[in-house]
Amino acid sequence: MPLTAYLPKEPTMIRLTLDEARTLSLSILRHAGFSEAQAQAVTATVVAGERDGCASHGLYRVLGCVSSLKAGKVVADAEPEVVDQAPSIVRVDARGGFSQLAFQAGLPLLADKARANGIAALAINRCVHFSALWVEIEQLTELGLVALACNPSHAWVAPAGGSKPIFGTNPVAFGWPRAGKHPFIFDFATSAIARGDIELHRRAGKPIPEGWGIDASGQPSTSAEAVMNGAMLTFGGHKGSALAAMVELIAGPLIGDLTSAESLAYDAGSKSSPYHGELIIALDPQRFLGAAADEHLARAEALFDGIEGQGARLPSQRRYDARDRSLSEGVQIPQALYDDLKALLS
Ligand code: NDP
Ligand code: PYC
Repeated sequence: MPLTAYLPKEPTMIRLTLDEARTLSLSILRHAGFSEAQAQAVTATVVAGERDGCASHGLYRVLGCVSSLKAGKVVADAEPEVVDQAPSIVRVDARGGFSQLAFQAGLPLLADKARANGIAALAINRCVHFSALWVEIEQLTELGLVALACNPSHAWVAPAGGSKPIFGTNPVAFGWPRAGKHPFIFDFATSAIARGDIELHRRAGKPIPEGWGIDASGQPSTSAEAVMNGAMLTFGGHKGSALAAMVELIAGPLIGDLTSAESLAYDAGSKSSPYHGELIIALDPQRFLGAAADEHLARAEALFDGIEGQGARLPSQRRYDARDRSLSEGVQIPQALYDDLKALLS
């Protein structure tokens, strides 16, 4: 038998225009019983994920929306409630719906407060959360604001030096607006990789790289399935571990919401999307700097030039390139995923 016979096959791909991707997601979410507002808010983020080459937070997430609804872990027609908590704090109660609609509801007041005070925070509570954070960060940079966001998830990740999951994959995202250019944005899980990527490897029958996780007996593993049943690892050892703990604290107890361990306990084995809170902080350079804003923002450009000038790339550049391609060519998803999605319409 040739060696290649043992290698996982490349999946057959199917091409969709962005409109087709949007229609597919919307029709599945409506058919499942989600309100128009929830369906539209989720569709905007999963189509953006697919468009920007972030398949781990793209159309495949629609499967999780429907299974979370069937498990009774998301409120299909939740209407977020915006609360003016303090001069610099907005709170949005998602009332058990998805984080995307809650973010949309809180964004205008967050921006107003950031402009008035220089800094403001949005605490989203009681939301079902599965989205990539750059989608939200971009909406803040478009308003000329600097932004930071983070949230816990389910306890899937072991602390550095340990072997039992306690942290979520706990993403941290940051954005810096740039006049006439794409914003500087990074957005990463504090685990070595997002869990969605491990799930996509499992679906494709592919091994995962070493360093992403350990099996249930604590041994390093390249099996996606074994790592999903064992523990994921943090990026950067103790450094990622400390950042993951920080996210648990500031987007958990500080905002009166669940930690990743509590979210997983609430899930009770249903394998639904995590249920917890999110913290978003917005800063207004104009308020910090007044008349000197342009001068200092120009100095920031020198930093970016210094990075790119030596051949390094800025985070999100791959994403922006993928966006340009998708806008003209559409996106490609595995046929198996397309079939699983279409099956939700019957
Ligand atoms: P990646 O490791 O794929 O990427 C992390 C960041 O690093 C991106 O901004 C990426 O930009 C940038 N980057 C990658 N390679 C380079 C490079 N060579 N030079 C400069 N920058 C680089 O992301 P993760 O797997 O950690 O996370 C993926 C997504 O998962 C995130 O959007 C995150 O929000 C989401 N997530 C959501 C969770 C939730 O609870 N809702 C939980 C965990 C993750 P680029 O994209 O351009 O490559
Ligand atoms: O990919 O780790 C992940 C994730 C968790 C919740 C949403 N995405």
